Amino acid sequence: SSLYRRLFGEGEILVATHREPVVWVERPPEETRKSAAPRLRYPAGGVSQSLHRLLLQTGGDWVALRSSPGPNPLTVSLPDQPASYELHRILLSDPNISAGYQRFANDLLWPLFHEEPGRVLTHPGDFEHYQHVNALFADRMATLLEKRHNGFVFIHDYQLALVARGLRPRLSKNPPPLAFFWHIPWPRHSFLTEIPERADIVRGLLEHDLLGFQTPLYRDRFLESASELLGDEIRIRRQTVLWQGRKIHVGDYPIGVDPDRFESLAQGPEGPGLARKFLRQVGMDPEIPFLISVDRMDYTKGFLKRLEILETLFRRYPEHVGSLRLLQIAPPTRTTHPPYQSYQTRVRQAVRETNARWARDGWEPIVTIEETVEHRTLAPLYRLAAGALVTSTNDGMNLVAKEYLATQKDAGGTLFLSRYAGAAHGLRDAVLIDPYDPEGSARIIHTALEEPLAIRSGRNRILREEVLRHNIYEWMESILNEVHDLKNR
Ligand code: ADQ
Repeated sequence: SSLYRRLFGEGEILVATHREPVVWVERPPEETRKSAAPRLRYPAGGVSQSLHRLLLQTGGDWVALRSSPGPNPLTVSLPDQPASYELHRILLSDPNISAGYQRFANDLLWPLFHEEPGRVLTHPGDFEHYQHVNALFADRMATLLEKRHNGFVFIHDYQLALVARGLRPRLSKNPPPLAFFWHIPWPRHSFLTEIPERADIVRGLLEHDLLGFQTPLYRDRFLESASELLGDEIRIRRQTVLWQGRKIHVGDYPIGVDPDRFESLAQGPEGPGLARKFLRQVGMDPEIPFLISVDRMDYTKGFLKRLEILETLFRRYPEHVGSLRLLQIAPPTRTTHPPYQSYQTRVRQAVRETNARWARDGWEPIVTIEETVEHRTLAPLYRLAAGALVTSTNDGMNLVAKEYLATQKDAGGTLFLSRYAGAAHGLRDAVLIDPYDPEGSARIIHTALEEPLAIRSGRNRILREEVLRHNIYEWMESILNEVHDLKNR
């Protein structure tokens, strides 16, 4: 926050995300009088937690879709924090608009940007609803910007790609810089041909002053798409796009985690006890080695590939049968979308089959917990695990990989990281697996599990340097610095 103040003076931050950073918990009045428990809950999720903490230092405004009851705007403050911010909540009262917007984002953009055209579902009129919701964000933000001087506007992700298009024409003469971060991959250009509105999306993104991607690969693919789609409309000079008399900086900013927090949760006085208690509650013996996977039950996370790898491991290296288990912490996600419903049903079925095939004397290879688990329990679980298995078939970054490494100080747990996760770009020394190659992946996992502790912990020392360096604060700082430089160029 001191960096922010130095760069932007008194101007406050205006953030826009699809999801609210906090959830309001409704309680009956008699209970409210008796209980001092906080009314705000914080959903798990690294990035919005970090922005939330920044705004509690600097103050500011946040616009998001309303998903829980409570006041609007909602003042978000914590007793030990210097500032508070206002959460402005957009209510979508028309269920058709809401459904169309969600479908365009999650049944069209999400699968195509993850190069999964087979999962696409389209529906006439969805794009109009998507535009409409983005315009509602723009209206609310334009009104806020008229009232106060915001120093910096920061919009997030594929659900809000067109907000700046509505916002730009309504900005004052000396507007605050508009920054945007694209959290998911930018695919090979050919996948965009399935989106009729692809040029609108690219133009919408070029309404910002800074556009951030997770890796140089996604950044370069974006520039290629822009050049393919907009042709003579734009000029590209290295990382700068010239369009309509403006310069847009297009950069890569690998997102990170708060490693100190994960490390201290993993090793703090409460941590190990919480993890052991959790394991016993789910019927696992804390002394028996296990691998851990933590992700929303989304097809891009490669659940079925993961099961194939595990089956291959048991077949090729039977010494793991009866000893090594997989703990999957996998809360269902987007459960009203048909592609997710059928995928989640298939995953549950496949887990049942694998368990039935390999079960021995009360031992089953896979334990699935379909819930979110608080970080204070999750961090020590990571530390206790013999390895973390990340099998994404495509993933913007994958924060779980970095969270896992953050907990492995002087420890020898192995990160098995899909080469298709953005995280593999920075974590070059990780044990990389290819989820499309179960044989190769099983061999790599078996070999790494057998390695001496000195090798495993030596590797973790190197990997942790990257996680510590490119942490969430450094991510925020490099974006703030870049925006500040742009303003003063
Ligand atoms: P996600 O697809 O949600 O994020 P990821 O980066 O792994 O994926 O982040 C998930 C976050 O949720 C982590 O902080 C994790 O701890 C938490 N989480 C997941 N399951 C949980 C559970 N069961 N209990 C508790 N916490 C859980 C999108 C992109 C990613 C990109 C991020 C950030 O798809 O590629 O890394 O945004 O930019």
